[in-house]
Amino acid sequence: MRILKTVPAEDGFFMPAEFAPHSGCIMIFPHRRDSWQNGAYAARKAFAEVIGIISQSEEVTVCARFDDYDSARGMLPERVRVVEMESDDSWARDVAPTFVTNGRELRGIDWGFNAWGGLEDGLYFPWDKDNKMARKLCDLMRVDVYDKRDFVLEGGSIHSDGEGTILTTEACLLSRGRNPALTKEEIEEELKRCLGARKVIWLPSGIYQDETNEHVDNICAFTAPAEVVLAWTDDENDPQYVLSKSCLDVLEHSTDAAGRPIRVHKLPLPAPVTITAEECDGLDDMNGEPTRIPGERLAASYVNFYISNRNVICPQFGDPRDADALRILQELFPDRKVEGVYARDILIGGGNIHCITQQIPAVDNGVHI
Ligand code: KQY
Repeated sequence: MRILKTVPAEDGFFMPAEFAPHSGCIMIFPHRRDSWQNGAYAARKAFAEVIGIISQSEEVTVCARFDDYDSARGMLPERVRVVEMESDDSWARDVAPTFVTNGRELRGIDWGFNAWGGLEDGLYFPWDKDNKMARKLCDLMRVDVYDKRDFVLEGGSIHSDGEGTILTTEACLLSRGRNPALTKEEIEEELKRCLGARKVIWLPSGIYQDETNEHVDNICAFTAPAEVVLAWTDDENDPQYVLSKSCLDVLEHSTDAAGRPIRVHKLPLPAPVTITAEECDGLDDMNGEPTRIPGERLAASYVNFYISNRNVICPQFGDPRDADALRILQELFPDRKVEGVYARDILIGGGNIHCITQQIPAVDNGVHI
């Protein structure tokens, strides 16, 4: 594996859209007891359900710590590969490589990872095992890796349409815990150079209470070139309303890199999801402090879905709007079967189905992970 210091865009590489074909998907077996209640048992079952669906149409690789390898191997289908790899937590979207391609060759980008804000407002310390995963995964896959550890970024904070347009949020990428020495213009330039893009659409905000500083993948996602879903509420008294409305205003006045207006499909939000006292009791403290408090609102959103080769896997919350979300997505993805997975036990960790996955784009060089 070569560690590259060159610029992906100058090498002819770009980030494909998630709806383009995949050769595989990377995930991490959950283990962190202050993120996932009751020793992560319920989270493991929910992850396994997601893995079961994705692995029907993609090669899934699951990273498990030494102590968890046997549990992972025992819970997951034989067709899924389990590899031993240390991690601090289980958000493959944010710690696995972002993959770029020139159509024939795949390469990974190894961004700096600092647990969503480092010592400023990060969510745990240390994070060095997570920060090393992207490079290790590229080594495992025999793909060259771009060394971008000088630039802090998580995969959940970007979406690509594969045709030159990137979606991101100001709340996250301009947060003080990531790249405080860079201006917005410099960050935008870095995104274009690394992801082979020509245009960055900056949404102001994400989902209320999203502890990643409001990753884009919880509020807005491409469903096709120039088409997005946006997490939406009509309740003007909900603090989410102004956040979603600010994004809608930007999207309605934006064109993509090809000059097309963006078509926005509103995806309703579930009623506010709050964590119970019993769930909090099942979480370990972090440095003597609870990581969640009973009644705390969690950043629930149906937009946090994963697009696999044959399915769209969408979080479900036991809310009457669950079925509406599935119906809307099915209309937008007529060539895939939309599947719901009850995801409250993933959400308790702070993210959802998109956050626990990282797709590997297909390239036609015959190399598989
Ligand atoms: O949403 C994500 N991409 C990650 C969430 C991390 C939460 C850590 N408690």
